[in-house]
Amino acid sequence: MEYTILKTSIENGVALVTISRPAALNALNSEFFTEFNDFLNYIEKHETIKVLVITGEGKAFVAGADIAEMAGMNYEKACCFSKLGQNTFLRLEGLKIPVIAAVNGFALGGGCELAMACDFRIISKNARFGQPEVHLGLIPGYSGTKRFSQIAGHGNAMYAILTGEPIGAEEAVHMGLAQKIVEPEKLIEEVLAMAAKMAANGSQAIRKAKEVIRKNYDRNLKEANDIEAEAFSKLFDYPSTQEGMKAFLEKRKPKW
Ligand code: CO8
Repeated sequence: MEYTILKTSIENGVALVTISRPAALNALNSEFFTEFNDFLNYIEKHETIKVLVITGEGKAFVAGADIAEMAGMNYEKACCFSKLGQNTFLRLEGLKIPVIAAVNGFALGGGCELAMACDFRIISKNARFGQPEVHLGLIPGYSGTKRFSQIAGHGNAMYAILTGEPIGAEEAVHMGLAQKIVEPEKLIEEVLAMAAKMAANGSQAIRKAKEVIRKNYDRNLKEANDIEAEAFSKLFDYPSTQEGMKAFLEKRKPKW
């Protein structure tokens, strides 16, 4: 795939997409969304891709939506740009495969929102999260007002969005915004190794696990239990499930 902003590679079932517009700290513009949606089409069509990793080039993961592009907008244009980002991140979140954000630096505004639309975040010591929109006279517009509190809690969302203060790596982990801190030079290597391990598991199980966790997110325990039991039982129809258990009992690695 030939893109201007995205660099992509696919190896052993793991797709890596690097947002590469370092002169603007990988700020998200319309061109990014066109390319990224095209790449999501590709991912959705190729079942051999089992995990997606997203990162940024240079010192930023993504420093936000492109302020230069937003500066001239009126109500209608801003609404379109907000919906474009929201819908793109909904598609990303809804992918059947796990999506890992490898946050290498600034993840601000729309960059924080992109990271939060991923299933979890592995971050470098240099990572800096934040929703600094209020400093521009704005608020988050790519679902940050919702996902931040879902992921890190109501008080943390209020504090982050109302102050716009940056959030360092340790603080991000402390509030559940990120799951693990890695040395900057090891970030991609470690995340790709983690993704490869995930891709080596039964792919039906990985997909079902993600589907059920998402479906059950805001359901009560009774409904969630029914959905989980149904999905759990469905897996027994797949030969890969039988193989996984058989391999354990025969003390060997499964052959998916
Ligand atoms: N958009 C456009 N360009 C950017 C952005 C951005 N978000 N961030 C940085 N850049 C550009 C700078 O303008 C600069 O360009 P140039 O070299 O041509 O002057 C280049 O990237 C390098 O940036 P700095 O020189 O500022 O680098 P520093 O290391 O000094 O500072 C910071 C790094 C702290 C990250 C700083 O660049 C900064 O504060 N950036 C803006 C962060 C921000 O406010 N992000 C939120 C944007 S709003 C948003 O994301 C809303 C999302 C919802 C949109 C809904 C649609 C309507």
